[in-house]
Amino acid sequence: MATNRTFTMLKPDAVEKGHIGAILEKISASGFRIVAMKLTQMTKADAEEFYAIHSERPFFGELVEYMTRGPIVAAILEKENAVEDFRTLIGATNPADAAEGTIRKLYAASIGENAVHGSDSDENAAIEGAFHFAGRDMF
Ligand code: RTP
Ligand code: MG
Repeated sequence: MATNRTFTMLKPDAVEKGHIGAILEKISASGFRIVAMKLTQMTKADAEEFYAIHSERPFFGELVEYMTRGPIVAAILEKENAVEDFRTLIGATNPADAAEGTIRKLYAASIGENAVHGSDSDENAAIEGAFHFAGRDMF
């Protein structure tokens, strides 16, 4: 299986609750290598662009409000089968449906505030990583 990259954000709720260390420990223990990482805060324009695919959904306004209300940890991660394996590690969008032991089961409060993002394809991982990081900040 090829080594590839995914993009993640530890969302404002995870940062507010002090879960950065625990989540990064789980990511690291699951075999992901950190390629790039920073604490940052998205502007309204950033969040509207990042989640543009959801712009017609009824929750879009809440999503933008949530994702901009405080700092996030943005990171690019590398591993064999990174995109799919990271989606497995984070669990279902709704923590009520997430498998035991997944990051969302452990740390997410609701479908709207679900602690962590994971890219859904190799193509989107590359787009999302480049949205947050310049080439010189990837290692
Ligand atoms: P993400 O993109 O953040 O990794 O999450 P996902 O693929 O599991 O879910 P997606 O369908 O892409 O939704 C993006 C984010 O929008 C919020 N959401 N709220 N209130 C709702 O019904 C609802 N549905 C989705 C969540 O923060 C979700 O992660
Ligand atoms: Mg998604």
